[in-house]
Amino acid sequence: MLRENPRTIYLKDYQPPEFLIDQIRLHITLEHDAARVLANLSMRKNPASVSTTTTLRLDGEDLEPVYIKLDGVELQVGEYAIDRESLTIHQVPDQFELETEVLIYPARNTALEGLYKSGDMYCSQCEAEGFRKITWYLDRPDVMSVFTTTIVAAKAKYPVLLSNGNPIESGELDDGNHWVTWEDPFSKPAYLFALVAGDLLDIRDSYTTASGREVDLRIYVEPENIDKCDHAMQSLKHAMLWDEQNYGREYDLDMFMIVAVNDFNMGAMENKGLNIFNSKYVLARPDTATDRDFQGIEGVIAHEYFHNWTGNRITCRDWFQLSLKEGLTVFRDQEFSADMGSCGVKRIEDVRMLRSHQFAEDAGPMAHPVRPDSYMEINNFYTVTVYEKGAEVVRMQHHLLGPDNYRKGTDLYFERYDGQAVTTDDFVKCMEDASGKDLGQFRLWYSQAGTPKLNCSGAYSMVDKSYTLTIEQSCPDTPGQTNKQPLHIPFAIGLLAADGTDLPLRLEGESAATTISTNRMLELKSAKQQFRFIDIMEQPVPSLLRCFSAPVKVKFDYRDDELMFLMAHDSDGFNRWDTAQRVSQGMLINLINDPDYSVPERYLHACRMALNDVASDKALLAEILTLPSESYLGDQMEVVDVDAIHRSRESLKSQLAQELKHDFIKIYQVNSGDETYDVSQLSIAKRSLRNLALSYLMQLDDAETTELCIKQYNAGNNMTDVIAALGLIADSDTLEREGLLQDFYTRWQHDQLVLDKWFAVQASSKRSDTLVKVKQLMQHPEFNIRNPNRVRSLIGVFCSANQANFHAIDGSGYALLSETVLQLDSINPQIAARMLRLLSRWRRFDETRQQLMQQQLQKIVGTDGISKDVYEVATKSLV
Ligand code: 7MF
Ligand code: ZN
Repeated sequence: MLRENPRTIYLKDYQPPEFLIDQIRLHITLEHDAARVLANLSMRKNPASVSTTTTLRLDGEDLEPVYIKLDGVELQVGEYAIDRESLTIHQVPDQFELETEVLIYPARNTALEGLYKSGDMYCSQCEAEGFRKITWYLDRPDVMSVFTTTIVAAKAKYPVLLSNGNPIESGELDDGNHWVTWEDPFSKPAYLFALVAGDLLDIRDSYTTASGREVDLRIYVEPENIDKCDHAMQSLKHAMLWDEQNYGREYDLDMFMIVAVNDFNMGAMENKGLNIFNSKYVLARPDTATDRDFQGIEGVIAHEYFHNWTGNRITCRDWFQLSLKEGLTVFRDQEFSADMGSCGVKRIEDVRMLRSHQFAEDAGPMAHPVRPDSYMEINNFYTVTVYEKGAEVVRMQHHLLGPDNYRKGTDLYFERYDGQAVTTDDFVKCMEDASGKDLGQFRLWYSQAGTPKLNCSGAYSMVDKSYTLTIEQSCPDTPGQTNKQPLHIPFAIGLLAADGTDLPLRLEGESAATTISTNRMLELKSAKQQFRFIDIMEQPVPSLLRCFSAPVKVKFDYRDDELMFLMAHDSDGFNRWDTAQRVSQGMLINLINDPDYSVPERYLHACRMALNDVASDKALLAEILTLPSESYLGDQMEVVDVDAIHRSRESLKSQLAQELKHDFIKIYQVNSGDETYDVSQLSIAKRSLRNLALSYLMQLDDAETTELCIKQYNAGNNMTDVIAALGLIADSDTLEREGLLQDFYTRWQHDQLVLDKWFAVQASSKRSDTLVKVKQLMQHPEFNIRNPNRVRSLIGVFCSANQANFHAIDGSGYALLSETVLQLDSINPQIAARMLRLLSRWRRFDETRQQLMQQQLQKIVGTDGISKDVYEVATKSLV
């Protein structure tokens, strides 16, 4: 039970701020265990507000007051009131200076929100509402102010003192302290404030913008990590250039700083001029980081950098508009990564993630629109729906407008709203104004939750040589929303001829003069629509939702031979992968129904052809041969059958391994032998294909392969190969298992990020003793419940990437999770609430598991003193 009743905040209640803050001068002294925060606010009534109030209410939490002065005069008891969340001053004039001093205790701040300590370093995290834990303020994104920040600290312990903007003055004091004053010329909301103090080293580089501004680039890390920053710096420079070339956006300060910290709740944060990163998304060396880690760093560095325009220069009016900056910035970072690497594979990865996480969220009790209409705790709304579906909604506008009009739209957006706090609707209006296209119906994508379903069917008429595609759209009810309206959906399609080529597509009524393409972007707008293609000389096979042009589910009754045909010939790489997933899924369902089912010869033949085709795209092939995850398969079933899914997936893997053994061995050999490591696209593709082959071969459980795997572990000159081998060994019953895990630990115990991998490979092991092992590892001296990365790598991985063990029928996995959530809640509510979401989908399971999961949720709701974060997730999950 909660300490107080949590309030629900509604979008419909939005009011402009009653007061504005033109300037804030902060003077922060880092003392022995406290930080003394002096804030000077230049405030005035907001002319845009209709309110006539003379009472000022400022946000503030966990602040120890020292004094409050209004226009230089200290306020007396009775002139103000302080409660758990705010400071109220009963009478203020139209314009005034407010000075407050408070003490805060960063070393005790385990929630990692506000100002806190990570090891010996001070750092901050203010999004969404962390600034109120530093000083009293109007902590809302539509209050923008110019920040000047002076930091004072012991020079010996904290030689580096950083904040937003440019350093304008510094000096030394006689007591061993030194100080630096930073000035950020851009007006910004408080959530973009940042402060760092520590004994850090940095690498420096520079970047000259298109208009000739020379920008000083710095990455600050703890001294032992200084040799792991190069990739992050390269990624930053690539991102800066890409944003100039693709969006016409240049950087606007003389300095851009990145700091890596070990204790961080999320991926990273876009604070103006001073991005703070989870060290996982900065530090990389070939022997410590995998290909995936390298790509993750490139993507996250770009994401945070891109926020400088989409988020900072133009920010959100209120937190309901979060997707304005996040959806758009994710779309931008996705396109950037696609351009840097393998564009087809990037799309597959993004869609795989959308389908497995966002579709699940959209179908569960926490479903909400891209622009939610209410929340209790805003931190719970940094969701895959706001981010990933939000990115798809921007991508669809790109599809509907085409690249040129989309660019006109973003140009207009930057011109019209620079320096302002705006809404998702303002963004769409720019797209409309720049293109002349009506996006009235399209706006429903922001307000309507749930994943639309498209029921498609096709009919060929030999007589009039036409093909008619019929599409019916529907969208399921979600909590608080019924009777959904039809959406405006960009639906890319092609029609394949029997020889595997794409047919030219002309719609009925189109003049013969229009140029006809083989790829059409149809626009769906009503519940049921028909498209009649003419001059189609043979019965075609349709390729639907090419490139995954909209975040929807498509149903079409393909025959098996049509699926095989599409898998082999579709010119759309994404759809070849998607069809392969459908085929695997079909085989897995057959295996669930009949354990003696064997893989059809024509499927094996297609695999052999692909594996032996030297010209094939290796990266795409690796994706195609990767079976859908157990959790994704569960999502496709009426009731998730945990054990049957696990059994049939393992059995399919074994069958494929047996049947294709020689092909996999060959693939393994052909793609080996690169002595020097690099992160080029081709090398990454080779490693992923080779490690996929190894994972199939290890399914055979023979001495030869085990030896091969151990050899790879020992010889690997890069973490990608080493951890792939170790993961397979951790899944096995090999005698060498314990020894190799111990070896890895001994070798890497000094490196926290590598140690996270050591915890993760054990937590994801498919062995049946994994839960016991995870419990033991929670007692390991290197396990630390206060470090979010460590919690995620052990408990997070076990509960989200190990379906069969987490959902053990005795409920032991659920009990482990709920105990962890409760323990974690008093330390770090944000992380506790994120972990708890893993229980929210209890309705999808069988009766027994439903009961067990519900029990744990009820236990949590009934516990005294739980946080608002956990309370919201638990109660909404139980509804
Ligand atoms: C790439 O969005 C994609 C998403 C908020 C914190 C980073 O820049 C951010 C911050 C959360 C969840 C995901 C991401 C971020 C946050 C993220 C990071 C990199 N404004 Br919460
Ligand atoms: Zn972001």
